[in-house]
Amino acid sequence: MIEKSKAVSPLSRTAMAYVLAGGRGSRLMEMTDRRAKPAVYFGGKSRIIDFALSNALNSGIRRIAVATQYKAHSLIRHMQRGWNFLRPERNESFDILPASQRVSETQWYAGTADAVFQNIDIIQDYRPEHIVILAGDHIYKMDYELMLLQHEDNNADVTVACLEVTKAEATGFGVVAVDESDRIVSFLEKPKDPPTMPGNPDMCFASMGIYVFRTKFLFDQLRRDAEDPNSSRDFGKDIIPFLVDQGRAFAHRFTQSCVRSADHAETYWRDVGTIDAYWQANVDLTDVVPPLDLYDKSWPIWSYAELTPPAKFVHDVGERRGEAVASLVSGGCIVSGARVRRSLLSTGVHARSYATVEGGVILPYATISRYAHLTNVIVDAGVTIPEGLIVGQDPEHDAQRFRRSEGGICLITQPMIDALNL
Ligand code: ADQ
Ligand code: ADP
Repeated sequence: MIEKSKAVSPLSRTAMAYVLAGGRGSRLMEMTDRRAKPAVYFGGKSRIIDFALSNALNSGIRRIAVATQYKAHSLIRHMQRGWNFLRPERNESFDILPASQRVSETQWYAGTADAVFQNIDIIQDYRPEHIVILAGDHIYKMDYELMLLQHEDNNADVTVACLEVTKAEATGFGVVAVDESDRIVSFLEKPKDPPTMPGNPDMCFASMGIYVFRTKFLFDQLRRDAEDPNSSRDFGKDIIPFLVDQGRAFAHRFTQSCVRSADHAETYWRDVGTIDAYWQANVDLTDVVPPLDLYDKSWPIWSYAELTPPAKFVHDVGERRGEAVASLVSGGCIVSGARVRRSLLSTGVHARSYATVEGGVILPYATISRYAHLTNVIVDAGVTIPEGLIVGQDPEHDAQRFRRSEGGICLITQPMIDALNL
């Protein structure tokens, strides 16, 4: 087990976190029509990218760059508002690097490796010793300092953070096999028939898409890869498989650096890439002791938080109670004469009289009008649910009007409401 040493300066202070936030996340369907997956709201006050950025900050990293590409406006606006406190005069930096055709006029970021390659000159200016490559679209808490320490201990070329996933899930991951020293001996990117772990035919050891490199070594690899006409310029498809074959690639076990909730022994990491997974991870937060602790002051999830008035619960005329139980209610919400249960209300949501919400993930500034009854829904930001709308009681009717997932969750967006012609 590697431990943080108190005697030496942490490696995180000379490292840079480079966050890949360009992907769409198309399995979230209409939620990512207008914004990239890292910009999707999560947990009432945050966006998905806040988890990777907060992990970097909490690990001691003070240089952060974020590469954006797909529908980046809402993501960039969020980071400009919430993440602009890292100051150059304190040897800190925060750079947003949109795919801006810097290398050639015809070239966007081809793949994840290209999203770093095209910004080598900008990174170079900061002279980081190590680069921690992160995905901007996962929910987890992790101390990257421990991964940096292991990287140095092993004198590795690349260290890949890995966790155990089921065989069914593993087809969407880079699947690794390791020797007894956790050196990676094989790496298969998204295999159709993933190899399982020794002695465990149900589970696979998978890459989390988090990589540590020494900066100079990474740049050499990116330049080499850029010369290869057959490369798709991707970490998972090109760089990592090459280094597993030709270099020293090691796995870092997420169990070692995962920051756990005080009351939960197990590790927590979610992709939230589908409607069902996204809904479940949000609604799980309403558990009495959820596996993801957003209230842990030792590992805060920083975000852009609007200044809002307090949440308000109003007894309506006739003493109809406005109440929320087993729910997370953000600032600026007004629950007036509505009943809310096992739900998550983001900033500025209004729920009006005689409405009910059960199993609802309600995104900012949505309004639930009178007599609406919503069960197991995601309501997109700013949507006005019309009076009397009933969702969650007639699967077939729901599927005709809304995006109904395999797990029976209805995603409701404003264009879907407009199409009802009420
Ligand atoms: P995927 O998640 O499928 O697999 P990818 O789609 O490349 O890989 O996304 C990785 C990250 O890069 C995401 O955060 C995405 O938003 C971002 N991204 C994608 N294209 C980008 C671009 N052109 N510019 C900037 N950012 C971009 C990867 C690895 C697997 C590993 C899984 C773990 O390839 O080996 O198992 O991550 O989730
Ligand atoms: P957020 O993700 O911050 O909630 P919105 O839901 O307002 O942002 O919109 C996401 C992105 O979609 C915006 O950043 C903007 O680029 C685009 N967008 C929003 N509304 C409109 C509109 N009416 N016309 C065109 N583009 C829009």
